[in-house]
Amino acid sequence: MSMKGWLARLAAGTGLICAALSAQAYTDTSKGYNLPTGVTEISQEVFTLHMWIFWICVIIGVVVFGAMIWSIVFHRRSKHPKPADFHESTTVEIVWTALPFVILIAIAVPAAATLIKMEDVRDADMTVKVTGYQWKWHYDYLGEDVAYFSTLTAESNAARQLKSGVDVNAVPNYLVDVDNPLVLPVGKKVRFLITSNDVIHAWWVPEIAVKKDAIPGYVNEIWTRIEQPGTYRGVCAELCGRDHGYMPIVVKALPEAEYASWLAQQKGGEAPTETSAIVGEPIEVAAAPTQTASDAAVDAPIEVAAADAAQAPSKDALVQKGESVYKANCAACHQANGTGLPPNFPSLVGSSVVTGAPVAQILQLLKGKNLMPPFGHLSDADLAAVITYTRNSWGNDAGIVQAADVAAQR
Ligand code: HEC
Ligand SMILES: [Cu+2]
Repeated sequence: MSMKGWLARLAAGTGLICAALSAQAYTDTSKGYNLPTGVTEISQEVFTLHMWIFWICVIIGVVVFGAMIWSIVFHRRSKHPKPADFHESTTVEIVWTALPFVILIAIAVPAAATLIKMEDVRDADMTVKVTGYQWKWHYDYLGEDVAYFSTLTAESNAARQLKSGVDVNAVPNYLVDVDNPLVLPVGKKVRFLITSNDVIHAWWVPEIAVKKDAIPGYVNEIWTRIEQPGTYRGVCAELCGRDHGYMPIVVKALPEAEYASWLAQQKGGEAPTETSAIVGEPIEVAAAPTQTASDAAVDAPIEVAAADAAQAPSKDALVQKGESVYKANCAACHQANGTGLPPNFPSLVGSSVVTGAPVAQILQLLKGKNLMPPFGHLSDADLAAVITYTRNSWGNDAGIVQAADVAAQR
C-alpha cells in the first residue's frame, strides 16, 4: 500500500475510534471512561469544563503531532537530501507565543469562574461537619443534635477478609456501601466542614463534584446543592493507612419532606429508618433512665420492664445490633467467630474478661489496652450492644449490658 493510502487508513481508523469513544463518553458517563456529569450545577459545570479542555487538548495534539508526522514523512532524507536552512521567523515567533496565551486565557477564565463558585459557601441552608477517622467517616448535622459514624457495611467487610470464601461479585455495592449513609435534602445548599481526627483523608463524591482534603487541625469548607434524589457513592481519596480502601462514602439525597421526617426520626431516637437498619439508629442514645449505675446493677442482667422496653433494648435487639458493630469494629482482630489471632489478638470465646464482671470489659473498650485501641468514640448504645454480643455468642453466656452501664463508666 502506498504511504498516502496507509495514512488515509490510519486517519480514518483513528477517527472512528475517537467517535466511538466520545459517543460512549457522552451517553454512559457513570460506568464509562469519562467523568460523571453529576447531579449538581457545579458538577455539570465541571463536566463541561472538562470536555471543553479535553477537546482543546485533542486539537493541540492533532496539530502538533500532525505537523511532526507530516514533516517526518514528507521531508525525510530520501525525499529531501538537502534540507532547507531558514531560521528566525518573527511571524512564527509571535504566533506561537500569542496562540498558547489566548488558549490559556480561554481555559482559565471559565475555570476560575467555576472554582470561585465552588468556594462560595455563603448563605448555606444547613451545615454538616464531616470528620475522617481511620477508617470511617463521622457526620455531624450542626445545630440538629444528630451525629453518627458511617462505616463499610458488615457484608462488604466480611467479604473482603483474606480467605473469606465470599464471591465479591455477588456482594451488592461491594466496598462502596455503608451502614449509615449521609442523608441530605434535595435542592438545599449544604455546606460541609471537612476535617480529620487522625491522618489526612479526603472526602470525595464524584457525582456531586465534592472532593476536599480532611486534615487534622484544619477545617476545610465546600458545599453542594443536589438536584436529583438518589444515592451517590464515593471513597476516601487520600492514602490514609491500611484500610484506606475500606472507608467509602454514600450520600442519600431525599426530597425535602422525606429528609425532614428522616431528621425528625433521628432526633426522636425512634426505630431505625431503612437507611440505618443494619447498625440501628445512628444517634447517640441517651442513657436509659431506668437503671442505676451501681456495680450490682451492672453485674446482674437487668430484667427489662415492658414499659421501659422502648428505652432499654432487649437482649435479642442488643445482640443483633452488636453483631454488626462487632463486624465493623472488632472482627479484623478478634475474627468473626471470636477466636482471635493468638498470641497477639486474644480469643473472646470463654475469655475471663468477657465472661467476668461487665465493668472490666466496658473499661477495656472505652480505654483500650496495649495493642487494642480504645473505642470511646462509639456511642453508649453501640458499645452496650457489642459487649452484649460478645457475652452471648460462641458459647459465651454472661448476661447483657445496657447503654446506661457504659455511660456510667465514661
Ligand atoms: C486492633 C486490634 C483489635 C481490635 C480492632 C479490637 N481488639 Fe479487643 N483486643 C485486642 C488485643 C491486642 C487485646 C489484648 C489486650 C491485652 O490484654 O494486652 C484485646 C483484648 C480484648 C478483650 C479482652 C480479652 C481477654 O480475654 O483478655 C476483649 C473483651 C476485647 N478485646 C473486645 C473487643 C471488642 C468488643 C472490640 C470491638 C469493639 C475489639 N476488642 C476490637 C485487639 C483488638
Ligand atoms: Cu481515609
